[in-house]
Amino acid sequence: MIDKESRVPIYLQIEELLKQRIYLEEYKIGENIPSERELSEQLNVSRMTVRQSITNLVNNGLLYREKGRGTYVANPKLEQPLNGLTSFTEDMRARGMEPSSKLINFEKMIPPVDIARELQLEQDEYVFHVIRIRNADLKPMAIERTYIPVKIFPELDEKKIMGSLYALIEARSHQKIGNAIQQMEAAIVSKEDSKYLQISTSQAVLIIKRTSFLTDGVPFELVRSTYRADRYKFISEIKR
Ligand code: 16G
Repeated sequence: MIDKESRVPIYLQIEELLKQRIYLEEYKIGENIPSERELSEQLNVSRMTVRQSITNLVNNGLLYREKGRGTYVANPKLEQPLNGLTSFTEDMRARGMEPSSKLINFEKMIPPVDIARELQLEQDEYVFHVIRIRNADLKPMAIERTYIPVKIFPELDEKKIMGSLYALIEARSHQKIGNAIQQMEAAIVSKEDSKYLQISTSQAVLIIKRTSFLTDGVPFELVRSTYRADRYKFISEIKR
């Protein structure tokens, strides 16, 4: 099973083997895999090497560790298309999951100048600053920090924002959501967000910054969403 003469490093061979066992459902989603000690005996390799392979698979989101309990097979990452302007609520429902939010912050404020500029606001115009943890089936998937001009949505409050922002906007006859511009980058999670997302401080996140416009070209939100990189992958179709 493990070829010690091979030019392929042993830790990579172990990774491949574990991946195969997951693929063949020898190790099932949500179930414990054998301990490092058991695997090292089974494969006749050092425990250190087994640990390295497992750590790599944890970092790739295939496995997860639970303190004091062992290592488990993770759910496959959620595939998020990048070509439609959809909301978190729509995305989760489309996958048969139940979206929910935890409100961390809701305040009315004069935004920093760069935010005001991007939202095309004058110096004295207010925004709502909203921070929400977005859950799917009660598990944290992302944290969203959103600025919404008060003049666009004066009646927004702490209760309304617990539901879908896009559904609220589209329920009003005079406004329709048009388009958005997005940027994506990778980062290591901040200490604050690691708590919100329930991940360790060394883990990777994907950050998407989105500015969204109504059909008349007026910006209605500026959002910075931080996604768990172990729960998400983004896909897009590209044509030539
Ligand atoms: C998505 C959007 C975010 C929007 C939110 C509305 C990205 C990167 N972000 O998370 O900009 O504010 O959906 O969701 O996709 P809601 O309608 O469920 O409140």
